[in-house]
Amino acid sequence: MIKVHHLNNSRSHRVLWLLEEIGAPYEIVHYKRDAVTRLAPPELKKIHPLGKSPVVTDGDRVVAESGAIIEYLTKTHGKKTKLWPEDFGPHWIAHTHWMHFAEGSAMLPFLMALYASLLGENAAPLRPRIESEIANHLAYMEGALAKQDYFAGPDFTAADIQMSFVLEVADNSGRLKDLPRLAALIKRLRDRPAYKRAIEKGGPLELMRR
Ligand SMILES: N[C@@H](CCC(=O)N[C@@H](CS)C(=O)NCC(=O)O)C(=O)O
Repeated sequence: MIKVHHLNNSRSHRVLWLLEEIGAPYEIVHYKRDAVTRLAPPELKKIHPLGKSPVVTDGDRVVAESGAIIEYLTKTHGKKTKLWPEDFGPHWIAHTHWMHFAEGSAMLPFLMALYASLLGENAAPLRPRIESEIANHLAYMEGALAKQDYFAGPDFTAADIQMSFVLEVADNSGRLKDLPRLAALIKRLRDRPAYKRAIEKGGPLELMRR
């Protein structure tokens, strides 16, 4: 049985959503962030040494890191879906790119913005660079949707699920106001029944402003 080690208000929502899209049976093990530090509880380290969420266990297998989890689950339990474009097919490279771009590039300046906000005025010299990096990434993402409805092409894929957390964080900080294609995409994604079921089961996605 697939077990999703789910931290409230976190990237783990993507994994619940993916499993709802696939229709695979799974169990949720809930973990709650510390009210002050917002860190995960120490019990998560018993599942994976990083102590972060999402983590998925499937029998003896332990899979950490959202992109790896999404690839693992789609390839093992979601073969009947069209969520993963075929290797070497027309949407393969774009799909691979966005699967990696989400955590490898797009989230970095958002994390820096979060840490800068904790530092207050001491982080003032860093802010212009952080904001220009966020704007650069978001403009690139907006441009990618000029001729297609989804990141990897005309169809909804696992890359949209992986990229959704970037959109959630950007929207939560009011940064999608002048980016109509990204704003329309996050609305379409949130309207998907599987997205809504993941929220019902995992709880609302209430993120920190950054
Ligand atoms: N790049 C990792 C990031 C994992 C991560 O940082 N998860 C956050 C939740 S969104 C977490 O567990 N934070 C709690 C903590 O660091 O203690 C992934 O995509 O899985």
